[in-house]
Amino acid sequence: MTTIRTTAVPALLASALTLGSAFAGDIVGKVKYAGTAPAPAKIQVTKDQAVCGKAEHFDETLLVGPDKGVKNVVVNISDPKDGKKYTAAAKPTLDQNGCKFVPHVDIVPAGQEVSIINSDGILHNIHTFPKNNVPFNKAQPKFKKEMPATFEKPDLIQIKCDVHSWMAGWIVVAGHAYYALTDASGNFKIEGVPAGTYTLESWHEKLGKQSKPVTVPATGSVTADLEYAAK
Ligand SMILES: [Cu+2]
Repeated sequence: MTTIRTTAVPALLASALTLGSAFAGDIVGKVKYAGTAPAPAKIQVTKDQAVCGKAEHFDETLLVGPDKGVKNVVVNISDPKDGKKYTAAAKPTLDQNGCKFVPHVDIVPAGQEVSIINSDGILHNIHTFPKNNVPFNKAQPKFKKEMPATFEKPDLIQIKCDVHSWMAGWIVVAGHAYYALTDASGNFKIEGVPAGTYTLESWHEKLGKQSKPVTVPATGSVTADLEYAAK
């Protein structure tokens, strides 16, 4: 009797855990802008023309597609039920390329090293404006191709370059796996969320924050569209 119990209980637990991981769905949706957004303004390149002036620069703080989809909106759940970590890239990077931060909004996992790359071969300067992490302000000379940085706590960090006044971007430090960034059409997909009810949050640098409840099914997907009022 005792023997049966001690072997049967772990076996049951193991099968419950295996089944549990199968009960997960995706959150898909589109973030729209309710109105007509102005065309992104052209930015005047005032320095290092040979590198920075190769391509035209436009204001990236509000990018709305032809069908009103908003690019670069961060969508995440606020209350995950497991401890899974964000893993979009094997090695998270932030590039300074053409005197722009690429990508303009970069989701990186908390506590994992991010490689800050200087593809331009000119002096840049990474200046961070965090709320929860330690701020830094570091020059990255032309010979320094890569510079490591780790952001320990979930955060929304504006980044600037003190050398090129127009350079600005965001590092979004994800404390868990369930984050996504909208594409140029405003679409997003958060994959493999354990079934259940959550608060879905969105953040955009110019349009701000929104939230709404979402119930994730045990299989398939739930559609959760969001809309921002015109600004
Ligand atoms: Cu720069």
